[in-house]
Amino acid sequence: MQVQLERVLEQVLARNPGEREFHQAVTEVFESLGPVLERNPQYVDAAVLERLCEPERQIIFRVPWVDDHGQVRINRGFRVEFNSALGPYKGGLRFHPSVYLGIVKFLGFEQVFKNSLTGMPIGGGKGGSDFDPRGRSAGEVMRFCQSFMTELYRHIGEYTDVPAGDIGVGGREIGWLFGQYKRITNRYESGVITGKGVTWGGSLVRTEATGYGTVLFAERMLATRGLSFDGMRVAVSGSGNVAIHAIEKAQALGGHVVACSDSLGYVVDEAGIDLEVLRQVREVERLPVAEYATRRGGGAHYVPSARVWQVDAQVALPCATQNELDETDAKRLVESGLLALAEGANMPLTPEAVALLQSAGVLYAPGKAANAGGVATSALEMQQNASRDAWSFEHTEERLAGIMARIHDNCAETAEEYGDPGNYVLGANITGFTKVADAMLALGVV
Ligand code: NDP
Ligand code: 2IT
Repeated sequence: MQVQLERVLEQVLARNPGEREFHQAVTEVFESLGPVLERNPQYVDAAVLERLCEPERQIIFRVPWVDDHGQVRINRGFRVEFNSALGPYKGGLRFHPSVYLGIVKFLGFEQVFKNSLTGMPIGGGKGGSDFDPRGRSAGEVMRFCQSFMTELYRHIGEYTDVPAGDIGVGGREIGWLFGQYKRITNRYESGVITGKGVTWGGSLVRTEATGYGTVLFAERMLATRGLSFDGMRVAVSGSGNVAIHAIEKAQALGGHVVACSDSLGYVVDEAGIDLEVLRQVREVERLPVAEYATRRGGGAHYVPSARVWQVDAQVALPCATQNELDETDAKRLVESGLLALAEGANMPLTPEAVALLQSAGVLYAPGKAANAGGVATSALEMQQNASRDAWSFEHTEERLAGIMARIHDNCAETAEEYGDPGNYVLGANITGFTKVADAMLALGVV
């Protein structure tokens, strides 16, 4: 079976040259699948692996817009509709200058397994643009969103493909994207996009869901060793949507969060991160995280051009971007007493860093399991839109907590069933894969 996997992997790498992150994501999943194929030769006969790695549809388009000085600008837009065996394509949009097809495909591929793990009826997709929102006025970002949707609108729909946010796309951008969709189509189709404002079709808890869910997953994982967040020293990377809500939930559970970061550097605050100040700086004023240290005065300090993993921590929550924690960082964290790491971001660890944590016996939760609370709550938003209902915060958070607990337990049980207890990578990949593969078999060669 190993030979089969290697043959398909070789094909995938050759057919998608230069897409480094996509190669990384596929390789990581394939490394878990040997024993599943042994038990289920029907997957091999039906070429499930080959089909899974070939997106159902890939859309690349020009996004022209005019900046505040009247200059015409051109960006590239993407939507990769990866797999719809379990439901409409579902996944976020990322606006960041590093975005190219390989990033969108890695994210779309991960999304297929993540969405399967949620237990909700959603397929996988991802999109975005190499547009850089940094330093752009609100007017420029709005015109960009409108131009982006002017092409994207013809590809999406409640039953077809349902985008949401990701890096660089938050509630503000979802509003402008949905506004343009509504204007072009003349339809108030709430279910076409998620992450909407709560007064116009959004769901309570969606904003918080990814960060909260990551911490809830970590909490359950810690509990398998009789541990909890209470009194734990926590380091978080990033200071965007996922990071801020991970900090909030970790603190609510008694964790002592001492550090967070952005792409320019990190801040350490031994008294514990003051969320009110962090939110004011990052969400309201949209300033770099360095400003947090300035406002906190003597208590906090800022370290420019360095990774937050220099800070000692018992629990690490990477919530920024892919490959932001490498083998050297992992080694240092283990030496500093790391007990657990849960990925709020997508693929934030290099493969070498993952291997190091696993061999050191650190509890490790891969993003496709740990950060699935965001997209799961998007599916709850779709449910509310379909029934023209709006649930309370408490009810929705309870649903999220139930989903995270189930994902954790399913991954843990599968890992045990396959003879490697505590290996959440194996558990997540096999559980996510099996459900999609079975649906693909049932739907025939399509
Ligand atoms: P935001 O745009 O809100 O925040 C991103 C944060 O990460 C910022 O602090 C940003 O710093 C930092 N960052 C971005 N790119 C880099 C980089 N190349 N190097 C270092 N730091 C970087 O995004 P989200 O919080 O929504 O997303 C964070 C991660 O979580 C991503 O991996 C995303 O795919 C993942 N995720 C998001 C979900 C969601 O619901 N939003 C759901 C599941 C996963 P700066 O401002 O300086 O760029
Ligand atoms: O990576 C992710 O799961 C997201 N950015 C959220 C996707 C969604 O559709 O809510």
